[in-house]
Amino acid sequence: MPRQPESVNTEMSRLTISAGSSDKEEPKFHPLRTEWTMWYLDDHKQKNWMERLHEVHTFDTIEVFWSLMNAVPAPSRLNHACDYNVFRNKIQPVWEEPENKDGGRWLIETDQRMEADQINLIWTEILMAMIGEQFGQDSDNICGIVCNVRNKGSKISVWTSDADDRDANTRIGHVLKEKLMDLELPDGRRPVFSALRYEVHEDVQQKTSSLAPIRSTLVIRNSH
Ligand code: MGP
Repeated sequence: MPRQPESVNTEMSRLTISAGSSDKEEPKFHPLRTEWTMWYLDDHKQKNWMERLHEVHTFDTIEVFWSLMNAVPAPSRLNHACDYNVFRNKIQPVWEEPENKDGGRWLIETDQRMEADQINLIWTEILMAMIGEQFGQDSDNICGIVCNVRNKGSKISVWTSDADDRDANTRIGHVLKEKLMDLELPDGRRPVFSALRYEVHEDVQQKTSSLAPIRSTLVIRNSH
């Protein structure tokens, strides 16, 4: 059952994250290559969009990442209209940010609405691939990952910095596809995705409705 709007928003505002061990032992932290910040978009739709965006926590070690993952509700527990974002090096998760303004996103498309366990698995696995820098030479082109929790069907996308860099975006798309193809739920089901579509942020901003067509530069279909 979805939570009441206030309960999830209040829970997000009261989070405390720590990854300490016992006093006697020095904790051994495994550093990430860069720092990452998690952001939360609340569902107060009457407010200005920017005012709905809250910085949750910045982490630069595996241990703090997992403490954060254990402290926050899974995407499927958020109210509709909320977002999670995890972005590199204090890049704000907005189109207007210099690192994002010429970029775009790889959007994971599905034929059917993703179920809770599918969205949670895809979110966690692609997030881990991103902070683990599994996109090789193109890792620095990746700004962050977004999960839009929506009544009409939730969305997960990976934002990249340069929509014109077709080679880098294509390579990133193929790594994403491989990661998605490998995923399996505990009961053996595989997360369904029909295609990955690269959308330019500039086009997304200009569309006038959800159904408005946008120019998409690259599409990778799931042939299985
Ligand atoms: P959305 O959350 O990306 O898509 O943008 P949603 O809710 O699935 O809706 P649809 O249009 O894809 O069907 C919804 C709205 O949030 C946008 O139209 C903007 O008004 C606002 N918004 C979203 N983003 C990512 C930004 C942003 O980066 N900057 C600003 N200023 N507004 C944004």
